[in-house]
Amino acid sequence: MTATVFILNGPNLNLLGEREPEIYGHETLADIEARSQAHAASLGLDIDFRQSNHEGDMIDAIHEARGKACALIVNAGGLTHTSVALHDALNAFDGHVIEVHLSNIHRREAFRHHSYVASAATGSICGFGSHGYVMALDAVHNMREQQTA
Ligand code: CA2
Repeated sequence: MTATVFILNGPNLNLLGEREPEIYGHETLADIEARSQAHAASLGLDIDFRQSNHEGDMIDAIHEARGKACALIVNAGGLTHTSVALHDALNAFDGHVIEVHLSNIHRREAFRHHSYVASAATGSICGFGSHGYVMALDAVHNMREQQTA
């Protein structure tokens, strides 16, 4: 099986580091990509790290991952709380799906408490800032180790 992990980031995550550092931290998405890249390499994984502000592009990327990626790490941004279409696309992906959020969505506004991604994911990580991406890569690595054991 391929060892490529698609890491998909949704709307507004390109603004990280510019505003609301008290919620999302000071790192930019490029910083998170570099950190993810370094950690993935240490685990023997390749990553394809993307961001889009468009729901259809996110869905196309999930379709593209079929046959190309062993797992998906998804921070769908605000689409998390609205998109049945994203949920359906994730359900059509055969590998593991790890949902990541920088903030703890359950401690925030009520409209962020429901996730359409969670019910299509193997598991969810939220509230640990950019370290959540590292944790998600560790989870993918551990599940692959268990599968080959
Ligand atoms: O905590 C997360 O990672 C979120 O997925 C971030 C989303 C939010 O809608 C989710 O509820 C939780 C927001 C994306 C980032 O939005 C920014 C807006 C302004 C400045 C910086 C980031």
